[in-house]
Amino acid sequence: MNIKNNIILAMDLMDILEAYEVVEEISDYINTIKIGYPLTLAEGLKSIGIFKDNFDFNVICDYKVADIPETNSKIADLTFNAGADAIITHGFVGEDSVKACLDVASNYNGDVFLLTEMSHPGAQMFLQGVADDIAKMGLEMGIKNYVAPSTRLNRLSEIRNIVGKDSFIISPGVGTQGGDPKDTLKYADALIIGRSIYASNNPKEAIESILNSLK
Ligand code: O7M
Repeated sequence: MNIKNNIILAMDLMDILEAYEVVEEISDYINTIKIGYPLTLAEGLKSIGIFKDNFDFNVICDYKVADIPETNSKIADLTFNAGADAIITHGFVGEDSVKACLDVASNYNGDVFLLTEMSHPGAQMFLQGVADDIAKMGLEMGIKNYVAPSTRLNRLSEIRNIVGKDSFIISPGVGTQGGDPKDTLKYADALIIGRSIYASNNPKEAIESILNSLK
């Protein structure tokens, strides 16, 4: 995926008009948005089309799909059918569940991002212990796109080592959760940034300052 300025806006506002206003302010700087349950449950799958039709953005749906294969297929089908370019799936549910998402994605020419380790402190309780195996599974399955945390650079770097330089890693946790944009991009291909931009009093200045910090 071609991600302008290596920044993906995590749009977790729950009102589509508010979300639209923020995106309009910064649309010169980005071409990719990630929406998840907050906006989709509040406003519906039509949110995808709104960002595609009005901004021609790449839309990554962060539904952290984590069910049995049959249910994953249904979720992925609804998501791609609504216009998404990519879906994010959990890896801990195993190969068959992840493959279900890959199979549906290929029908739509869409992408799947495999979530390895998460960025929050609680991820160290259970997920961290299996994150390397999840990344290895992804590699064996031929997956090219991964999500790994900017809040623990040692872990991000380890996951990069596993998936290799040809894989594409997007990394959340930058800004509000403590991750540093420039350091993160030593290992990741793009940053996922939410509150530091959309919750700022001036989203345009916020993204400009992040971009300056990358120079
Ligand atoms: O910049 P923030 O903290 O406001 O937002 C970060 C976004 O990334 C938000 O949408 C989270 O749900 C998401 N996220 C994480 O913060 N940590 C993770 O480990 C994984 C994700 C994510 O995007 O998963 C795919």
